[in-house]
Amino acid sequence: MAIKAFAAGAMAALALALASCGSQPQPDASETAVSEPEAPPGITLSDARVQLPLVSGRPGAAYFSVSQANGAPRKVVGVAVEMAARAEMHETKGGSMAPVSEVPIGPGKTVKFAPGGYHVMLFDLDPKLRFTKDVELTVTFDGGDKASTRAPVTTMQETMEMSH
Ligand SMILES: [Cu+2]
Repeated sequence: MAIKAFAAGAMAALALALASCGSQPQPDASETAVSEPEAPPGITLSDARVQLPLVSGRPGAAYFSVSQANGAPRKVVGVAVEMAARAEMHETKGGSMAPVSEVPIGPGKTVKFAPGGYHVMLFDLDPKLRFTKDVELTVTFDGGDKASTRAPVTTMQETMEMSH
């Protein structure tokens, strides 16, 4: 299905991005000058974070909020996270979860990917993720538009502290 094709495309793009990062020094690259890719008009990503699994080898998770200010209703059709080979959108419903291929948003709406609802499962994590401060999280919309943000990498323990 479309999701598979997207994932392959995203991985290829990620591989390219990593390759270019390693081979080309970027004079302007600094903590404050993170390149925020061309988000579609009116779309804002916020509160992104990646959660490491408690036990390594298990899937991780990614959470974020996406807001649409105006325009025709959009859909989130995919999420990719740097250092995760595969990311799936899931929805938790009645105690179990299932993959979803699209998540509708709309003008004036904010949709949260958070524990207990929509979330992103991350598979085949790069072991170095554990020692990484933040990674790029990229959201793909219907029509192919993408928006990216930095997602801090958190542990389960930090998450529990945050929820106080
Ligand atoms: Cu899940």
